[in-house]
Order: sequence, then structure tokens, then C-alpha cells
Amino acid sequence: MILVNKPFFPPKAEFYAYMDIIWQNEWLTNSGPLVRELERELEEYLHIPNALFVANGTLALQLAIKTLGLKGEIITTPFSFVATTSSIVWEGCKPVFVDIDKETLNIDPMKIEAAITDKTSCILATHVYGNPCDVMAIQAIADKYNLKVIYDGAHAFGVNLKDKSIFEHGDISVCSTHATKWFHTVQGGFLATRDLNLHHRLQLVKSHGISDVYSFAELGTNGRNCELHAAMGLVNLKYLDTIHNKRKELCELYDTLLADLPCSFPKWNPNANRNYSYYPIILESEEVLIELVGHLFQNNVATRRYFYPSLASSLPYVSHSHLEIAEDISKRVLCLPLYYDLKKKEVKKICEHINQILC
Ligand code: T4K
Repeated sequence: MILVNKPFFPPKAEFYAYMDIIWQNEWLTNSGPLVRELERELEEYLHIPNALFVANGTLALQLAIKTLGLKGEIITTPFSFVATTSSIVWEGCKPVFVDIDKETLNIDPMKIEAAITDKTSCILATHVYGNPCDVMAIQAIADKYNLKVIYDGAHAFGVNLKDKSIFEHGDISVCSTHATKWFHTVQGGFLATRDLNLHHRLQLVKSHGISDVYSFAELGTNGRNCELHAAMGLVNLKYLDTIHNKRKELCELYDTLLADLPCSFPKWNPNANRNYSYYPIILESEEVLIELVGHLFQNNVATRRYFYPSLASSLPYVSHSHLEIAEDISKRVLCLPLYYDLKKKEVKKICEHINQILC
């Protein structure tokens, strides 16, 4: 079976070399030397001022909401992974969904103002598939209404907007480094913020609020990640160009082979580089999508409906709203297999099968 995703496995020996270091250090978790080294490397590679490595991307979102002290309503996108919404609810806030732009598939800034009430505290938007939101328009609205901005950049590792890291935008940006991401640490995530004071508070909150051995400065939790995961990240950082180039080649092959078929693609932000984190296609109807998924599956090709169903109309713990574009797109969008080990001949085979259904 060709899976939809597969983690990158670096050479075992390079990972084991880090295990020797861990055994020498006799340090396993709680902001150890490799965690700190990974944070510095992330700051250097991504050109971001402050990175904080945490247990996973979901917890990173929760830490962001908690540390900014958000209450009431948070405006967010219905077209994302469930963690974007569930973290809002988990932190005791109410998600208010705003429809997406039909081309970029990101939250539509033109529709945000109408959703703002006196209870709104924040805009939490996802750079879906690594495609940057309209950060300028979102920031202008946030400034006008004195709102915080959090970006869910789970898919956006390595994306720059006009030569500046996408993680420099908003009050806090978060990223996931889960095994299925193109840069991964097995499990993990990180937060980035330009505000040094906020960074220090995030550090406290992710470590039980402990400011000194016997002093507690904040209500905290355990959001720490460990030395083994940091080691995987440090090894994988060395392979970023290799991984990126391979994924780019595979995506360009998909682009060529699917060019004349009746399907469309998100409109990628022209001022940003693509990180090739996913390969989404938009079919003409849900019926065609279901037929295609079945046909590919019969031919041993797995696909995934990232992101179906629309979060605004499906989660049992939020009041439902029907947002036309998100409803429509989520029924017609399909992610094709994309991972480092995927072979070009497999992409060709996948496209032949797609051809059989769409032509
Ligand atoms: N915000 C957004 C916008 C996100 O997309 C995510 C996560 C988050 C926040 C939260 O970040 P984390 O808390 O996860 O760090 C996967 C990932 O688990 C999840 O990280 C990701 N987004 C989401 C889009 O995809 P599932 O439930 O689809 O994963 P799963 O287990 O079905 O795996 C997908 C494919 O990968 C399968 O074909 C099997 C293959 N696989 C997976 C793993 C874990 C392997 O071959 N080996 C493996 O070790 O959520």
C-alpha cells in the first residue's frame, strides 16, 4: 500500500550518536542541553528570535491561549485539523468560525470584522498546507479592535513571506513537529514570538509555572519535551534541504501529470515560498472524490481528506454553523501521497489511476 504520509527516517547511526551524548549527559528531559540546542538551531535556521520546544503542536496552541490570558470568543477557521478548534475549547474559550477564502483556503479577512463582538479576544488562524494567511489584513483588524493574534503554523515550517519567517507574524505562532511533518521530532512542536517577556512567560507556563526551585510565578502545566525527541530534530535539521528538494520534485511531477485534468489547487501565496508539506487537490464534486478515493484504495493507494468535515458543522462540542465555502471545499478536497521515500514511478502510477477516473 502506498500510504498518504510516512515519517522521514534519518540514518540510524546519526541518531545513535546522539544517544551516546544523552547517556554521557545523564539528562533526559526538562529543558536539557539538546532541547536548548534544538531551540537555538531552530532560531538560526528559521531566523526567528525566540523558539520554545514543547511536547506537541496541540499543547503549543493551548500554551499560547493560556499565556495570553484569552477569554471569551476566539475567531478561527473551520478549515483546519481538529486541534485548532479543540485547543480553544480546552482552554475555556468559544470558537467563532469565519468562512475561508475559496482560493487560498485560509480564513477570509474580509469576513472577520462582522464576527467581532465585545467578547472577542483573539484571531486564531491556520496557514493551511503551509500557505500563508493574509497576515497584513488580519493584523490591521486585530490592531483596530485590540485583539491578539495566534497563528497555527503546524504546516508552515520553513515558509517565508517576503523573505521573513511566517512565524514572525502575530503575537505567537505555533508549529507542529509531529512525525508526519516534513521536519519532525517524532512528537513535538514549538512556539515563536518576538516578545521576549512573553517568551519567558511561555517558558514558565510550560514548566509548571516554576520560576525557581521553590517558587511558582504562573499557573503552569507540563509542556516539556525530551532529549530523545530533540536529538531526532537535530539530526533531521541536517536533511532539510534533501527532504525539501525531493518533495519539491514530487510535487512538480504531480503538477505536470495533473495539469490537464478537471481538478484545481489552492492558490499559493505569490509572496511566499512553498514548503511542499501537503499535496491537496480539489475535485469537481464530492461524488467524484468518493469514486476517486475508492479507485485509488482498490489500487493500493491511500489518500486522506484533510480537512473534512468542516469543523464548524461537525464537532459535538461546538455550536454548529454552516459556512458555505468551508462546507463546499472540505467535501471536495483530497490530499495525495507525499513523503520523502515516495518514488517518482509511484507518483506516475497514482496519476494514471487519477486519470482513469477524471478523464
Ligand atoms: N494544527 C494543525 C493545523 C495540524 O495539522 C495539527 C496536526 C496540529 C495543529 C496539532 O499538532 P500535533 O499535536 O499533532 O503536533 C496527523 C498528525 O498526527 C497530526 O500531527 C497532523 N496535524 C494531522 C494533519 O495529521 P492523523 O490522525 O491524520 O495521523 P495518522 O496517524 O492517521 O497518520 C497519517 C499517515 O501517516 C498514515 O498514512 C500513516 C502514516 N504514519 C503515521 C505515523 C504517526 C506512518 O507511516 N508512521 C507513523 O509513525 O493526524
